[in-house]
Amino acid sequence: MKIFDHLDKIHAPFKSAVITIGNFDGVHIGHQALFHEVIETAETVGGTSIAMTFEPHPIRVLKQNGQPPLITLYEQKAELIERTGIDVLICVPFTRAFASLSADQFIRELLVKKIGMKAIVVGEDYSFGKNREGSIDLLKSYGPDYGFEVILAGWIKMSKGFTDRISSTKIRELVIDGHMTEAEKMLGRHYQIRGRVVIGRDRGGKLLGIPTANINLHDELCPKTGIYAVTVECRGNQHNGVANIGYSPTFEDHEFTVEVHILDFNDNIYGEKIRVNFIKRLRDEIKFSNISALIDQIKKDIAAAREFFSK
Ligand code: RBF
Ligand code: MG
Repeated sequence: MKIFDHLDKIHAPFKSAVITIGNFDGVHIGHQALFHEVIETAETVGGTSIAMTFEPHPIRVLKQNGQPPLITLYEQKAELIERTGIDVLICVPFTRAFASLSADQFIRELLVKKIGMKAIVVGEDYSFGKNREGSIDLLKSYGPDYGFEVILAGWIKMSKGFTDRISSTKIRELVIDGHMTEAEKMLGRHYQIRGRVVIGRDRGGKLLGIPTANINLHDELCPKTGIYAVTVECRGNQHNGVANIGYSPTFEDHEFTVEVHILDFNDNIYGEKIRVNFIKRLRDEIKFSNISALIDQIKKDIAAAREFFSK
């Protein structure tokens, strides 16, 4: 996949460009359906399959205090889009100036002239441009004059078996509520966070005998506090583990941490980047009256995770 991270880097229109446009936070199965439609259409015309996205996420730029945590940060989003088989990713640096482009300028100058759009694949509720004034109907009205086709991707097919429509908003709610299995169905994979291992309180290993890798989160969406069965990707290997997200209420400091105990693992991984996939929520965090009760419970969590992964 070729990535253009600035519009100035596109020097000539693409060959029979088939495009889909969106924020694609999460690259969920609805987004994946759009990409597959784009790829199939491009294949039938011998053209280029293109995904256009924006960075930073437009709500970060447009809303004063709206900072919704993201399901996928840019690096992971690009990786997931690449995996679908899309030829080109155009990542438009999102600014207020870009947001103020009229729907007309956006279609004419950018999509048609610069990119060479011959077809656009849209979901059923697609809107775009300044004040979201661009609609599917508007696109359709431009199509004949500018020589492009508007292809409606079917959400209905994708939504089979789901009571809720698949959306990034819905997935954020599921993750915030700790419903990892439901989130997984809509994502088509486990919810993952990535981060660098930082120095924690040095309490897990020394005081409890259960070392944990503490990771720093930035903009990513954090699952509900609690204990989870997880897999951990580290140095190219995958391990099973148990994660704790929360305030360790048994202790006085009540500091928020995301930490993971990796099963059968003893390497020093401070400073390294790891990925944690959330498989199943095991329980809520509890305040224990003494440390040995906490240790007993964590040992049970580890046993529960082992049991879970052995199946
Ligand atoms: N701390 C608590 O205060 N209550 C808990 O229920 C709790 N459960 C945990 C479960 C697991 C699997 C792990 C790894 C940690 C848990 N902790 C809990 C956090 C523990 O207090 C923390 O790892 C140490 O204090 C080291 O920072
Ligand atoms: Mg630790």
